[in-house]
Amino acid sequence: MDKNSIILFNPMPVEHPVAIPNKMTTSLQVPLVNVPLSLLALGRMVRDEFNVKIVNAVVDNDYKKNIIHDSKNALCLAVSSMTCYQISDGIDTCKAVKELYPQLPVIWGGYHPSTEPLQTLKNPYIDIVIRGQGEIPFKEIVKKIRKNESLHGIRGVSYKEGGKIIENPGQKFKALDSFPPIAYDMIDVERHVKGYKFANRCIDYYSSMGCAAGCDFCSEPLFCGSRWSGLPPETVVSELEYLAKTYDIDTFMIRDSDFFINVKRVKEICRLMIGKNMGIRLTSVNGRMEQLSRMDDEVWGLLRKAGIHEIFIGFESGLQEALDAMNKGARTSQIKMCINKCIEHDIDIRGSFMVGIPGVDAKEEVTSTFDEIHKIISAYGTMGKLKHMDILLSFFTPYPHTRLYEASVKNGLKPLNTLEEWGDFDQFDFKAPWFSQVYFDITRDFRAGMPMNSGCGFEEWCGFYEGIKKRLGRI
Ligand code: B12
Ligand code: SF4
Repeated sequence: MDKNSIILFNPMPVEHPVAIPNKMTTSLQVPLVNVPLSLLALGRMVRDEFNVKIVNAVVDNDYKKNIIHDSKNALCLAVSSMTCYQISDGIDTCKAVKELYPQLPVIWGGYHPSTEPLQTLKNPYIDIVIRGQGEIPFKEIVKKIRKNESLHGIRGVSYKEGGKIIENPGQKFKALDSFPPIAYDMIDVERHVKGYKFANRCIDYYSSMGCAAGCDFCSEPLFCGSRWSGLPPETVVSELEYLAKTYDIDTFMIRDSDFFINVKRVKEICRLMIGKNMGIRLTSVNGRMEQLSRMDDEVWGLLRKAGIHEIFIGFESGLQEALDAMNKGARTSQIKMCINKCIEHDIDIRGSFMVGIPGVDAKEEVTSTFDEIHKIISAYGTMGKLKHMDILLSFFTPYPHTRLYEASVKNGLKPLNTLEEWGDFDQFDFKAPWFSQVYFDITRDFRAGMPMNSGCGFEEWCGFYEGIKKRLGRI
């Protein structure tokens, strides 16, 4: 390491003890090993001029020791963080580094610092925060640091100077194709290759950034201002082709927030993939149910042919009132429409639901959501195709400055006033003060009993669900 070296760090997303040995997170279905796309997105901007070292806690043993060692002569340490345990792990690491090298500039970016920049900067081990897309501001910052110049005027940047916190104006959302391509050769790809359902060799990829919707529980609208930008179809397909050949990849886990927003683009990507007969699969491809339920059969027909084998939809709730309370802009009837389309076109479904929305009647919410999930399990179960569906069921979790965070505080959530408090906040199974223990417990039991978590067959599931319904009736 030398003064031209930049350390980019992705801390551990979970502390949960089961998650680590299983290499799974959240519902225990979601792989924890992921390509650190955020860091690759930054690294591509500076790799020509700087020596970039990427550290991903999930795959790098001794990551803390190595970061401390490499910090000795580095130009800066840059940390990416969502609102989760990454904050705590990030703080611990930065503290250890700053105790030895107090002059080393520490930069934070990602969803949490972007939505809570001031609280983040109040932490004594963090000097600079980038709000929103990192590419351009990060490049400008490291050049300024190298020349020992002020960060004054760099858009999207908040920083400490002379004992004060300074917030520069925000930046505009930039088109994704204005940046150089993501360079996977900055990491040891082999250590990020995972198995997933039908995949033997799967890695992560993203073709777009942002989301045009405005769900009130989600950080995305705050982060990207409801803007969206996608790479041109030719670029997407040629990048996938290159990665598949170079790293012998059979499946890509697509990390877009809203892949299907531009149907013309989706069609073109599919046509190009079909034309090239690439033999690769795309999984976990994220779409909004209101869009997918309206998408015509011509497009649905292309998806599977092109290799889209699994679609990921945030259904969120079986109760219309809950969907409205979260400003989802969707109808519960669209859940069935999407499921039918997926079944018809032989595309696996991964759907996520949550309960515990503030201001919504818990009994109605839980009952309707369980019913909706049961309908999905039944649709697949009666065909003997349970392996083609996956349901993630979680508890509503408040994120900084979202409308539902404010509603949560009104409903009894103790406000989170520091970065440390956000780091300690349980993202795994958040027990909201307004969501009573009986509904919390029954939701956990229901989730554990779902076929994808318990391994049970359809008939056994139906018996189990009858029991859950009786129990719900008694509450
Ligand atoms: C992959 C992913 C994961 C992976 C891990 C990713 C990782 N970093 O290790 C896994 C599956 C583990 C994961 C977990 C969770 N995730 Co997640 N995840 C994503 C996803 C789909 C893609 C992230 C990505 O790589 N994007 C591509 C890169 C290029 O974009 P980016 O990360 O935004 O990076 C850009 C900027 O943010 C910025 N930037 C990022 N880091 C840094 C660092 C520095 C120093 C700088 C300067 C800039 C910078 O610059 C980058 C380039 O512009 C996003 C949604 C999305 N489409 O982004 C959700 C998302 C980030 N996840 C989210 C959430 C909520 C979670 C969970 C907390 C959910 C939960 N309760 O279980 C969990 C974490 C804890 C747990 N229980 O597992 C939210 C974040 C909300 C928030 N306030 O933090 C998102 C936005 C989804 C959503 N819409 O709600 N996630
Ligand atoms: S559609 Fe998904 S990514 Fe977009 S705002 Fe809603 S929850 Fe967030």
